[in-house]
Amino acid sequence: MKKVVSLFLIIGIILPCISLFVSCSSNKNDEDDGLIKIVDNGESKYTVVRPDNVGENVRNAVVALRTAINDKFGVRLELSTDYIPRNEENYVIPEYEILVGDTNREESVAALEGLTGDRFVIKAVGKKIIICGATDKMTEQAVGYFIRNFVESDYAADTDSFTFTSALNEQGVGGYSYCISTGLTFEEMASQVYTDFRKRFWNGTWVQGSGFWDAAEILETFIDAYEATKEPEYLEYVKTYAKSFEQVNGRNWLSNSFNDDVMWITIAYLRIYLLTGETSYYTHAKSMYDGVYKRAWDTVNGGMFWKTDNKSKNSCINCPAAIAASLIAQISKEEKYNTQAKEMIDWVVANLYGGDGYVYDSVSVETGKINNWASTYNQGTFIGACTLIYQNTNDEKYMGYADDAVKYTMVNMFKNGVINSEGGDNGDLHGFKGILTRWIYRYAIFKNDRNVLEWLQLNAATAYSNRNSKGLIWTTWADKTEETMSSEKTVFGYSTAVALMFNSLQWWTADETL
Ligand code: 7K2
Repeated sequence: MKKVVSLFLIIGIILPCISLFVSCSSNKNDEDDGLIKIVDNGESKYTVVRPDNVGENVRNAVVALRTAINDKFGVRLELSTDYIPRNEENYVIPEYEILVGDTNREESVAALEGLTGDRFVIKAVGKKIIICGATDKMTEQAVGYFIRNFVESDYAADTDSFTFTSALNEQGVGGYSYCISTGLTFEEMASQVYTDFRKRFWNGTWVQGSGFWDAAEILETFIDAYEATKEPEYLEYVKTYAKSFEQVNGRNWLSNSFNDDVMWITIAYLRIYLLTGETSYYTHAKSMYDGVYKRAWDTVNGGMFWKTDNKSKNSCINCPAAIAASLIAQISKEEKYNTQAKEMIDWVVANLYGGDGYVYDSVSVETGKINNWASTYNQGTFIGACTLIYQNTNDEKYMGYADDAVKYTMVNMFKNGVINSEGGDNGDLHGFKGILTRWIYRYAIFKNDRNVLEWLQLNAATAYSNRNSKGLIWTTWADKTEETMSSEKTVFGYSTAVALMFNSLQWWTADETL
């Protein structure tokens, strides 16, 4: 017994000595110790390599990776592509490479074999580190995972060396949770933007500077935050703000002559009911909807009037009213509300629609003159209404409208780029695009459409990178937010990025993607 114990002791003492000895002796010659030393004694021989011909996801990812390593360890990694010169017969592929994505190196090719869906792999082969996903998007996510879990974690506590063993072999599921350009998850970004917005504008019971329709829409933004995260604290803000809304604007919203204003707050209340099951929100909202419908629907020519003076019919009343009607139909199961919703959208399509997903603003009752300007909020509520009608009735026609309007908005209005409009001197416009994000996001969830999500996330990443030092984001998301808030800049305009953040989160869980 004694002998056995001492034998173990000897092995236990001697073996570490040997390995210590080996690693010490090979310090100058790291070829033999099997370790991959990305950073060794504060220096690096490594190059980050990406495919020569590759899209923005991977290009941005390699830059982020290189920057993260350089910043952490105080080194200067090279960046290159996998290009192999044709005429250089004796070209030798370098040994010290971090291979990102589907490069032409045999190690990348082998790692990619059998890699499907949303999976990615991070592994060591020889002196190389391979980081690649089944798609470019998943490669981007893999790089994000690598930065978070290795570069910026306790794994790299010693900033003089960054070392892996040959055992490195991590498989993961990427998804759309990580934002490569900010180095944060989209959830972290959302929580940060919401916190900074509240710090500046929330006084504990009310969003300072908000009035009626902007308050209703900022309330919807608070609802978005709760709906996306189910964070109990977020529900408290929703209920408190709603309660204050009644103190500020009363409970009989029909005293407001703008039919659209009543509809915005009605939608907010219906959504609160759907999330909480508290019937008072529903009964209140339903009676307001019924009141507006009664006074605003043109029983002769169809369409809802915008205001009680019945002078114009606008998309901004007809589409929101169709949303409210559809939500009431879902809750009450009363078919008449589906009928009303359909009639409103049919009227919009017949009178205020370009036929290709382009929604016009309004038509004057007197002159018949059409304002054919397309704005983000009308695009959004049209998409929202059509999606809901399809969900309620299975009528394909409405899904077709929604598909076209989504395509028009993303591909034609913004060329798949960042929305950077509606920041001018009309304060109503400042809040429009938050409404678009809400409804296009719900369309994307329903259709499981990742292109829409990518587009929203592109907007979210850009907006986030344009925060000012207080964390505020003005509604022109592609411009840096100024430090000083001029009086023309409304709280409504600062709220749209909050909506955007909560309307661009991955809606499925990691294992659902496998
Ligand atoms: O003219 C309408 C609409 O057609 C147009 O899109 C926008 C933008 O302006 C109004 S809608 C905005 C209203 C919302 N309710 C409260 C009102 O004070 C506000 O004008 O120009």
